[in-house]
Amino acid sequence: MSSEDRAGVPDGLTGEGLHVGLIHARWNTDIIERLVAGAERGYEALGVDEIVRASVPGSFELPFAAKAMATSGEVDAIVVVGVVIRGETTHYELVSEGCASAIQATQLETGVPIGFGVLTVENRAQALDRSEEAGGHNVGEEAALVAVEMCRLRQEFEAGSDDDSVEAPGGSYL
Ligand code: RBF
Repeated sequence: MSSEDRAGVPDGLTGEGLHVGLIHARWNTDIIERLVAGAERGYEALGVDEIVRASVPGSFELPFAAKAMATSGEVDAIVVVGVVIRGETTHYELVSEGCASAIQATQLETGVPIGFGVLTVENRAQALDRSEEAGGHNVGEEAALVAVEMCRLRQEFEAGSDDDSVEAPGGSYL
């Protein structure tokens, strides 16, 4: 995937004043560390106020921890980080699909956006390619930017907005 295929960041996006969560699993620790560093980079680039941290054994536990953190009232947005490598686990589908669908359900139920920084890949080479240093491709970093963007989108709708970009055709519905 080229960088042109990725989402990019809206102009003026800021994390100022936000308390954000960062939860990581501990399987494939070396790659987890690279993704966590990426998520921190993303959050810090946007100037978030505080990062609340937690760790869990495996990616299957990420949704439980995310729900606990989301309902605590302590954070405005969360990033979850994990690594599931198909070639190294017989449980690939169970762990990756269980995690992804439960994370989606959790953000919809709680209203706290959750950036999905979980790598589900074929092998370690792909995992390394998606967890690069600053300036490269890093799924943890992307997830942090997404979490903050979705938090701001939610805040805009909650506040009601004059912004044309959230107006329905024919007029604002807020
Ligand atoms: N957790 C991960 O985060 N990544 C993995 O690749 C992974 N592979 C697993 C393979 C097997 C066979 C099992 C039993 C667990 C695996 N887990 C993995 C751990 C899983 O997310 C969870 O921590 C455990 O199943 C305990 O609930």
